[in-house]
Amino acid sequence: LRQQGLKDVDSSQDLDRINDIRVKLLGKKGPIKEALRGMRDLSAEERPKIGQFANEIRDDLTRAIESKRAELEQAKINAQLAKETIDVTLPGSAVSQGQPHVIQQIIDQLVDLFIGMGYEVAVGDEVEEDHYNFEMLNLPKDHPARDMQDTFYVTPEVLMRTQTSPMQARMMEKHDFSKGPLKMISPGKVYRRDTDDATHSHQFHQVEGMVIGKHITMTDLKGTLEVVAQELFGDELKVRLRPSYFPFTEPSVEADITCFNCLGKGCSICKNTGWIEVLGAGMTHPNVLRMAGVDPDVYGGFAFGLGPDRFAMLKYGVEDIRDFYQNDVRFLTQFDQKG
Ligand code: FA5
Repeated sequence: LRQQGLKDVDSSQDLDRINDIRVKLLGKKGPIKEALRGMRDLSAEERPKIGQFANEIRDDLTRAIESKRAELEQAKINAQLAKETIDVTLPGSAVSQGQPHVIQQIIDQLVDLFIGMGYEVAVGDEVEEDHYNFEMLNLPKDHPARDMQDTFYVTPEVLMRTQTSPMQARMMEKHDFSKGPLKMISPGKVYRRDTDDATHSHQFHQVEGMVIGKHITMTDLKGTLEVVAQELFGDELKVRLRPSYFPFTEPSVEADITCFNCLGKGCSICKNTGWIEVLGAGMTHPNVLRMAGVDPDVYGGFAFGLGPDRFAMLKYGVEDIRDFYQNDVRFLTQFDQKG
């Protein structure tokens, strides 16, 4: 039994087989247990001898089984390790990290620029009260200029803001002018019932800017806008101001930048004008100051609202604003800042 058992153990090549042998030889129904059970029929003289003999066989087999099991387990681990070896010299596969959207990149650049000039950044809500989006900006309910910005209404008094200008009124109301001028920018999304085309989207972005204090002039406005244009485009593209109309500024201007596509010669994108409109601005209307609790005889200043979508088109030569909103990763990853 011992010899056959040891041979069986020795020749087995897997752990299941070892287990079978253990059950067969050492288990409750196995020959050793059987022999030990039969001891009560033996004489007192024979009993210790046979007992010792059976125990020796059991111990030998147990040792052989355990050492074979350890050997097979080790072999299994070794095989697994060999299979899973990592070649650290192989190039890794790159993990895609994502990046800010190209329009957010433009906004971040502008925010950095203005923070550097001492402006505070105020982020408003996209769902706004009619009161702040229009009335506080000198646009009472029946004012014809409301048609300039076709509006998505949520209720008669609540709307999707059509511009970031409501932040002008909100910030003026909060500001303590005895502590110095208000200098703020407010970036964010705005909504209009515009028909989508190459340069118009029903949802786009604006960055509002406002400076209110003492002795602020239109020259300050022009200088500020030039700094913005130079920051984004260098000195190549030109800026031009055109007289315009906004109910909340007087005088009002619109600023255009040379068309990126035809460089001023005229093409379908700029409707043959050579220019693309990027922002509206002006000197804050006395009514707007008054409504926000600011004395127009003491304080004044300028405001502007620019379109980072249009800036992004100009900067990167994107011909259709809708490309920014279709979330095509192949398009968006072209503007990866990490290169
Ligand atoms: C305004 O929204 C004014 N609130 C700007 C302003 C602020 C004037 C402060 C005076 C003082 P306007 O509707 O022109 O103005 O829009 C401003 C800019 O937003 C435009 O110059 C343009 O760059 C961008 N814009 C307007 N409509 C769209 C549109 N549908 N899609 C993409 N960009 C647009």
